[in-house]
Amino acid sequence: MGYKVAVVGATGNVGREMLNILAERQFPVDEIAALASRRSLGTECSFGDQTVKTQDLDTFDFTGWDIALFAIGSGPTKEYAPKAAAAGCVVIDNSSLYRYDPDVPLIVPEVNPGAIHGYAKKNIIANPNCSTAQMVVALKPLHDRATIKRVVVSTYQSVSGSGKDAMDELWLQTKGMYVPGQEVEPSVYPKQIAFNVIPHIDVFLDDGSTKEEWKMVAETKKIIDPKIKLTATCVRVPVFVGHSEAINIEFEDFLDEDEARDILREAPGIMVVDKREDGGYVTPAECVGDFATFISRIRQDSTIDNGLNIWCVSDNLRKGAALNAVQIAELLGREVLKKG
Ligand code: 11C
Repeated sequence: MGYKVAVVGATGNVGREMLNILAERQFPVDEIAALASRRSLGTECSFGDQTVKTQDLDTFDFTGWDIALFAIGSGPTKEYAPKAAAAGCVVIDNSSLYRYDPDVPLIVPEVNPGAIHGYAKKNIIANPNCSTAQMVVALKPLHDRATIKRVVVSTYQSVSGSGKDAMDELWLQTKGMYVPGQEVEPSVYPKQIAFNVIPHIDVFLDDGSTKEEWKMVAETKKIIDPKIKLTATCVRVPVFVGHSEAINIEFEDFLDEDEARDILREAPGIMVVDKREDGGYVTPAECVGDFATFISRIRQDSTIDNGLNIWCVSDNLRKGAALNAVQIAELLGREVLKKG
């Protein structure tokens, strides 16, 4: 016997990946529902070999459904997630709405699987922001060995993190640079994204940081350890899929780069590609469609006592969103629901 699973926001970038990954990982699904807003009704979605017609989220009854993977914005999530949870369906939510709620666990299965049991307070589990998810997979095993004091991270985030319209904007703006009369003005982003980089993701906060940067701080503390100090600069780059991060870590204890490489090689969810030669590292173009978080450029930072630099790349629609949500569903099935 398997599960009745609903994917909410099934026609979006992340929703489509959720359906793909449920099928790829052979999650024990008895029945699948692809839910969308009224304007996407009738759209067909792929689920393995099957084609699934979208159903109206507004009128869908979650009673009798086991798990709902939500991939819609915080606004509609606020309306529909409590309905699903009240109907007895466990919500795994990809929006930021519940991430900082003390009664909702925020889970990356390789990092804090034990938090799963906290789901019962609200029947809701939160999925972290994409830039946090891949980073904490790398930080946790290093923290366990040498205790992280402080992290300085700079991100290079792909446009798929902003949705399909942003991917279109990059594509059309790039083409428009070569075709007179077809120039495309910025609309999703405040500045040109083609052949450019934009040091601004999500809204600005009073202290001059952005919400994306704040999320990386708050989520790392909740998932790994509130004592970790972290400062982030989040940057949008003209890449379609795959977020990259340059991460500088300061530890309490000395950690040799070779030992760090061995620890990361053994760590769940990580693939180390770290040859000190031309091309001996991973770039976002190579990580698309993969489940792993790739780590390269592991090296000592000799400007401080116990410092290490790493380069971290992952498919933001997968580990950063849909894959992590499906992994949470697998964990929930294994540890709590025990049906599959
Ligand atoms: C981006 N990280 O790349 C964002 C997308 O809080 O789930 C995901 C935002 C979130 O723009």
